[in-house]
Amino acid sequence: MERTLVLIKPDGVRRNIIGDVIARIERKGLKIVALDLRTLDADTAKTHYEEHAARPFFESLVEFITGGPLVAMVVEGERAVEAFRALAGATDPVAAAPGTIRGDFALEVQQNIVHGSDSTYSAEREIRLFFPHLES
Ligand code: DAT
Ligand code: MG
Repeated sequence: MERTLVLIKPDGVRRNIIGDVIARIERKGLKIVALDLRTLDADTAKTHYEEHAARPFFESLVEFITGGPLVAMVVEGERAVEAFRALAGATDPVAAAPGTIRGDFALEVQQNIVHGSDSTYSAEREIRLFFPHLES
C-alpha cells in the first residue's frame, strides 16, 4: 500500500467543495487515513514548497497557501501517488481535462484547488511534515 499527501487548498475550502473532493477520493477506492483542517504558518508552507523556492511565483504561492484554512489528508491505496495526481489533473487548470478536480473547478494556475505529492519520496517527506505523529 502506498500513501500520498493531499491538500484541499484555501481556495477549495473557501468555495465549499471539500465534500466534492473527498467524495472523488473515496469513490476512486482510495482511503483517507488522516485528515485535519488547519491554517499553515509561513515556515511550514515554505518547507512544503521548498523545491519552488527560486521560482518567481514562490512568495505569492506561500501567501496564498497560508491565506486561510486548508484540509490536509493522508490518502492510502494502490499507487496512491499516481492515482490522486490523475484525479487532480494537470497543474494548469485550463489544460486539465474535464472530469478531473482541477479541470472541473479551476481556471487559474495558483488557485488550482488541490495538492498531491508528486512521488513516493515527496509523499514521505510531506506526510512527515504535516502529520509527524502518524503511525505507518
Ligand atoms: P503541482 O501542484 O501540479 O505539483 P507544481 O509542483 O509544479 O504543480 O507547482 C506547485 C504549485 O505552484 C501549483 O499547484 C500552483 C503553483 N504554480 C505552479 N506553476 C505556477 C506558475 N507558473 N505561476 C503561478 N503559480 C504556479
Ligand atoms: Mg508539485
